[in-house]
Amino acid sequence: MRLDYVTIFPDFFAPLSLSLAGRAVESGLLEVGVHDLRAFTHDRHRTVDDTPYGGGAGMVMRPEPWGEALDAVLRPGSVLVVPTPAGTPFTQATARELATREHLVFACGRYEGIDQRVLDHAASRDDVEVREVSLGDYVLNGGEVAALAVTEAVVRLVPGFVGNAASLEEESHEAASGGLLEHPVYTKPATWRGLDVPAVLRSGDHGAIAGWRLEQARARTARRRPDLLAPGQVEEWVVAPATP
Ligand code: 6GU
Repeated sequence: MRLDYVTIFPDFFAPLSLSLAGRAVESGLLEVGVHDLRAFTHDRHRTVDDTPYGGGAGMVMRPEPWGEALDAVLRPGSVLVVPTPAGTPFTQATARELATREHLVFACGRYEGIDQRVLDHAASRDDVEVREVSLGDYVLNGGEVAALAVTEAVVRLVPGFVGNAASLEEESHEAASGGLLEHPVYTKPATWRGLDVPAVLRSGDHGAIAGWRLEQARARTARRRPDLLAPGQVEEWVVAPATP
């Protein structure tokens, strides 16, 4: 898999040479390119933004440098990933889809966003797919941190990237967990600062352990993420407070 990032802050992507992705680059599983958008400007001040047509606050990224940068970086079959709070929600399903692709290009915008014609033009190519994605209902200053988060979610799903394939399947948001949040986990010691590991986990009764974990996952999901459940399940699975 090859990953390219177009940004006015190339230094944001230094972490890619550390950690998980760093090892994948060394092993040849991943190729990474980081491209300074300003290298595709031609004026003395290397201008990348201007005031918005129609008025309003903030600045919009001009289309010309983006057009030249994407002409240089996109290939037949690329997915252009555009992190934006106005995108469709990025989910584990999105990550699984992107993990099957050979080439992802991240267009990291700053200010109020990128001139829409840049994305419309890329989408008009029949050999490129454009995905505007949002990480959630909050606003970041730019796409760089979001691109790193998307990268980590995707790259760890690429076969050969994570040692233990079973650990991938049992996580929160994966089908094997029934679309529930993961149950709480414990390790040694059995008692720490007066807090005991739940006895069932030390019972050796694998059926009881599986039942307890499912109940915990359901209760946690009902409380924290009722949006993931069918309406009736929320009432059923939220554990009622103990009555005195
Ligand atoms: Cl993907 N980008 C930006 N700039 N802000 C965000 C976001 C993405 N997701 C949530 N907020």
